[in-house]
Amino acid sequence: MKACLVLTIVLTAVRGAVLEKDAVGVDIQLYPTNGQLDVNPDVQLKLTFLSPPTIGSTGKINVYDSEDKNLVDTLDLSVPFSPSPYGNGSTKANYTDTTKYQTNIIGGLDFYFYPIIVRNNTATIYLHNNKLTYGRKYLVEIQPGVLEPARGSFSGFTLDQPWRFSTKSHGPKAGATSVVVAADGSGDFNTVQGAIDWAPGNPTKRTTIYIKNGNYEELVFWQYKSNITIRGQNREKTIVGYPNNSAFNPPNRQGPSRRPAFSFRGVADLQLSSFTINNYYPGQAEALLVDGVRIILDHMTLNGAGDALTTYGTLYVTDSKLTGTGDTVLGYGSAYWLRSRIESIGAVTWTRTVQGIHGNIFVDSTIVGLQGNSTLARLPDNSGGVMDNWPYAEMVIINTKTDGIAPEGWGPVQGPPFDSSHVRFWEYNTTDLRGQPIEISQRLNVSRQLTVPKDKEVIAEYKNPTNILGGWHPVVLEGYG
Ligand SMILES: *[C@@H]1O[C@H](CO)[C@@H](O)[C@H](O)[C@H]1NC(C)=O
Ligand SMILES: *[C@@H]1O[C@H](CO)[C@@H](O)[C@H](O)[C@H]1NC(C)=O
Ligand SMILES: *[C@@H]1O[C@H](CO)[C@@H](O)[C@H](O)[C@H]1NC(C)=O
Ligand SMILES: *[C@@H]1O[C@H](CO)[C@@H](O)[C@H](O)[C@H]1NC(C)=O
Ligand SMILES: *[C@@H]1O[C@H](CO)[C@@H](O)[C@H](O)[C@H]1NC(C)=O
Ligand SMILES: *[C@@H]1O[C@H](CO)[C@@H](O)[C@H](O)[C@H]1NC(C)=O
Ligand SMILES: *[C@@H]1O[C@H](CO)[C@@H](O)[C@H](O)[C@H]1NC(C)=O
Ligand SMILES: CC(=O)N[C@H]1CO[C@H](CO)[C@@H](O)[C@@H]1O
Repeated sequence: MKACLVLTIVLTAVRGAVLEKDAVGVDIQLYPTNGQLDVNPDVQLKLTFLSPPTIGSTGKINVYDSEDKNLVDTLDLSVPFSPSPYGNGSTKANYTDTTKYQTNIIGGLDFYFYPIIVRNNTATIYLHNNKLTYGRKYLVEIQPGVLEPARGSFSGFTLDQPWRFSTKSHGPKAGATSVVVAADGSGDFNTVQGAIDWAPGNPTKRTTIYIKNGNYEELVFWQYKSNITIRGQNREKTIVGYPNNSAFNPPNRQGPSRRPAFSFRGVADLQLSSFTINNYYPGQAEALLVDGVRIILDHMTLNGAGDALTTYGTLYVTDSKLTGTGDTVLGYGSAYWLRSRIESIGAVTWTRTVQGIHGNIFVDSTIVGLQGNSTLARLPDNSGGVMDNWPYAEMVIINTKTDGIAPEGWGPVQGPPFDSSHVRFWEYNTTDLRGQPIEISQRLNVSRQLTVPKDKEVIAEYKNPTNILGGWHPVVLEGYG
């Protein structure tokens, strides 16, 4: 009820765009507009030209506090974005590389990032997170060379003739349990990460973050914040994403993987509902990396590349869709999938279950191999990794429709021989998309068909998410507010 009220109010605050002229008369639209009041401190600065601008490799963007002229943030375009600014280079750590790259601290972790992204005619400037605060006036200087329009020139903004705006006097009320994110500036935050940075770490009441329809191109990461629901206004129209992968953000710094578009770790009791997460880069590039317990994905759409979804912990996925280009689920965790759909090139999962936990369980779901030759799960030799193989890998599919899956169904099981007697590649009542039984005569001999009445109890056990998820009984919270 309360959140509905908040939404109605913010919807009435429409932010108009005004044409500005820079020193040489190139027409540009600014967001925030020059002189705009009540801007959220997590604002991304947007300049819309008449044609797509190119990003320069010299010049700085400086933001000053207008009162004391202190430099609050600076982006130096001469600093390279990443060892692989196009996301197409080495995915390996290079510890001898001491080059300074563009770095943004997101949720406490140092990611390489794009200081500017151009989409169509709009250049979005990403200031470093959490540099601006409430109740301040800011001056933006953009030096020549930072952006070049296709036609004409853009000499930027100077400290004498700056781009000015001021931030809201304060953020959400103390004790607030729900906030609204809106890309157009009409909510409590402009960015998903802004709302997450605000959210309390371990609240006794659940925090709900509503994301209004819009395109949120940003890296999202946090750790150790629990009891949060993040809910989009409309699954197709609320899009969070980033071009990121293991070449753009290689593992040459300590700590967790930085290649996903959206990731979190060390969290509990989290629900993501009704929005889309995209990773726009190819390669090892998760749309989502989940590392936590009692995580729910509900009516979500995830589009990634290799390892499009990586899981650790316990995860309940319902009525969702995942698309990827191979090892589409990199599954270390226990995941129960209900009424969900995966579309994949290559192996649908690389299930890396260890002894003592369940793996990837699919019930009433749909699995589609996009090139007609996918397998459901592979078990390659992983020497050099943490384990030589995954002898306790578990993937069980029950009442699941398939299409584009190779006749052997599972595998390959590669590498030196190992005892595969504990591997559970099991299926019951796999059908084609029309619900007709599929041909199973060529199934990989490591896999097994469950049958009734013999396996009736096993099937019933696997259909119950509480058995799969370590005793947790997942309850999906409904409603937008
Ligand atoms: C990556 O892409 C850029 C731009 O297309 C190109 O110049 C570069 O040679 C590519 N690098 C590699 C390693 O393929
Ligand atoms: C590692 O970084 C160093 C220093 O930038 C560079 O000279 C070298 O070519 C890099 N090695 C690889 C394998 O990319
Ligand atoms: C860019 O323009 C195309 C064509 O008008 C449109 O479909 C697309 O949504 C635009 N992209 C963004 C990020 O605005
Ligand atoms: C999370 O929030 C719910 C309801 O708002 C509350 O009942 C529960 O105790 C909270 N969980 C924790 C771990 O604090
Ligand atoms: C699957 O089919 C695609 C497209 O025909 C092909 O490029 C690929 O090599 C095939 N993969 C396997 C494992 O056979
Ligand atoms: C097989 O699965 C389909 C759904 O894909 C379901 O409608 C049907 O009842 C199942 N059959 C049995 C025998 O469980
Ligand atoms: C499974 O098939 C492979 C060859 O495809 C064979 O080497 C292996 O011994 C078979 N395993 C069992 C348990 O039959
Ligand atoms: C910011 C950026 O460079 N984005 C690129 C990400 O990769 C896709 C294709 O892989 C390009 O279309 C984007 O321009």
